[in-house]
Amino acid sequence: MRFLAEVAQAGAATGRHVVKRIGIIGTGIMGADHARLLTDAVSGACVGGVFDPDAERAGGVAARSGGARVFADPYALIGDDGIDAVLIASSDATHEEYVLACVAAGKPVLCEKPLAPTTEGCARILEAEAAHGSRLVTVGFMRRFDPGYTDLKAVLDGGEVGIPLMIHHVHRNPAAVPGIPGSALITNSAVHELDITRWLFGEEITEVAVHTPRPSGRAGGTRDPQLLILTTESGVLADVEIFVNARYGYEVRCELVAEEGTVTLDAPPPTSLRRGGLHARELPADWRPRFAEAYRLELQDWIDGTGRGATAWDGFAATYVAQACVAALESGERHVVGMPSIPRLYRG
Ligand code: ISE
Repeated sequence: MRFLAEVAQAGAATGRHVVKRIGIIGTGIMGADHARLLTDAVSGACVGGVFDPDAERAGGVAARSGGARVFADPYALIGDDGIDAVLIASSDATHEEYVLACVAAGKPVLCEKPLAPTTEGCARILEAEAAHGSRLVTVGFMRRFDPGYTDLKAVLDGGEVGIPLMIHHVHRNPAAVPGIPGSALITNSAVHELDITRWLFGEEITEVAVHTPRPSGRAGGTRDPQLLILTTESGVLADVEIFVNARYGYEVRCELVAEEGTVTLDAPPPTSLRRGGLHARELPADWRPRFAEAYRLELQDWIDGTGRGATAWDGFAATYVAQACVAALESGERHVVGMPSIPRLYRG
């Protein structure tokens, strides 16, 4: 995110407070949430323009974002001189074309996950960035900014619990669209654990297997839940329970097991209720309240140009491992991932 950092430096040099004008493509649930954060909770940015195929929806978000411009064409938004950087929150299948247009225009872009639904699409983005010569793309793997996960990583990196051996992940949603393909549990939900496992241990996932119990009767025929077993380069074993029709609420937690101890990431909030013989904590209905702070910190980092977010390579790698998991789900066999080597632009 050199470009955004340069805009900030130029502002500092002239003593002006530079506000970056962000163009948002896609104003559905996530796009509207990002617009709200950019307007109310992040400093140094404003929503400069929005595009959505549903013009009324775009207009509503623009009005709530201090009167941002509504574009009728996403490419006009990307190319507009009044837009400094672009946030993509449109449907997954459109990510690639918009990210490529941003890179061609030389504009920083934050793209919601997945970077692209196929490894071929992600590879085209890597090639475009390589041809551009510097990184412009950030992928919205917001858990990297969640205080729970950053604390866990700090404990691990600080050596307090010694060498990591295993990690148990639990990821539950209350309900999914009935009958979605079993692969969607991996590409849409467990892809977060694929990314966080690579990020936590700083190494690639080398082998994957996917096991399924009898499906939940509430899943409309989808193979739900699923248990992913991942092996990393150094031999850490990660298991991921992904259950998207868990009914009771949204929950993400994990436990890291290491040679000298364990670290548990439990479900916030810390406030709990004791009443009538019960000890209870309220669970969120979906990921937005659970990861509200992570989304805010991710956006602030992107605006500041600090560059802690996931790169296009991370987006490619997550999709690459997800596709190996889908192959393992379909074949019922263990798959070797065979990750290509990391391009020069993303080393170090
Ligand atoms: C959703 O698309 C997300 O990205 C959430 O973070 C994840 O927890 C959920 O399972 C997905 O459906």
